[in-house]
Amino acid sequence: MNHHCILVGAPVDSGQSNPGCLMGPASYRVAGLAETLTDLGCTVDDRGDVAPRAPAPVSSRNPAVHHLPETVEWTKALASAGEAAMAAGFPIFLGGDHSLSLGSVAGVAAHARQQQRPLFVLWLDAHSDFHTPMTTSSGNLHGTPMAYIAGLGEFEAFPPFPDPVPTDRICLFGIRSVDTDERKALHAHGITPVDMRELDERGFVAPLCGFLDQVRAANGLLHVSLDVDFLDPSIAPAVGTTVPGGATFREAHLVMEMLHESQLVSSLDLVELNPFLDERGRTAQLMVDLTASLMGRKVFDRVNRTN
Ligand code: HAR
Ligand code: MN
Ligand code: MN
Ligand code: MN
Repeated sequence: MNHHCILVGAPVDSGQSNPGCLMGPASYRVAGLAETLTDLGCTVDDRGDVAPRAPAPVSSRNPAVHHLPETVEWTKALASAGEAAMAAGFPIFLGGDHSLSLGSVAGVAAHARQQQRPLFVLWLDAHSDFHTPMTTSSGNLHGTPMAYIAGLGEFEAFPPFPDPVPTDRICLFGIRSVDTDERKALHAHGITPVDMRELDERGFVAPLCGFLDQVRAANGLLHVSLDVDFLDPSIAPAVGTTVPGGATFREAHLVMEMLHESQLVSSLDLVELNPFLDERGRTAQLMVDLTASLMGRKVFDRVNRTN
């Protein structure tokens, strides 16, 4: 795992309708993300916030879709920032709503193609985000990045995704809110999310280990996209789309600790934090602490139990 962290601020607010996500990068900085990483022995390069170009006048064939031009420009700007950051170290994308992953993962995928390494994606989320701009009824483009990354469906004004990620290299984890059209599309493309029901039955360790074994066997790169609503709303209130029944404090840290021990993760998104909805910064602080667990903060050293 590369311990040179590149912070890429992505104050994207165009992928949903609840204003506030644009304050996310500032909130992570105030919560001390860079200092926390430095204390862990990482080096940190905070590249500030990405600035997208002025949007071109494009419109969607689906009248529900809103802020398409802005989201397209964010996608392009974050794809180039992401590709450059991958070449320099371990990118951490500070969101911003989840539509930022249209761009961050595009940049990561371009780098993976260049390196001739297969890219795997771990999507820690209440939602599957598997709509396309044609199927979304909310029109919120933060509900679409997973389909874009998989190269599925029609994405109108968006640049074609570089080297789409095959569905067997995608793990949707913690899922508990899926729309009818998403369910149909997931089924049609052979994706079975690791939903909360499965995690209730099997626990978090076995399903995660199974996926990490696949990444290791393929010598893959692993992008992790952490949506605040993966977490239970009782510990992470600062998100516009709370869904009950999410990961607990310890379950979430366990995931991050196992990811650290695997040494497989090569890039990270922190998405959907809406600081306007937070309680004394506790959600921002938890996201920083989870990042610390991913980068190796632990109480005791122990033998590697994940491989
Ligand atoms: N599926 C719903 C929609 O498309 C809700 C999507 C919510 N997505 C996020 N990110 N909050 O996971 O509108
Ligand atoms: Mn999401
Ligand atoms: Mn979500
Ligand atoms: Mn480490």
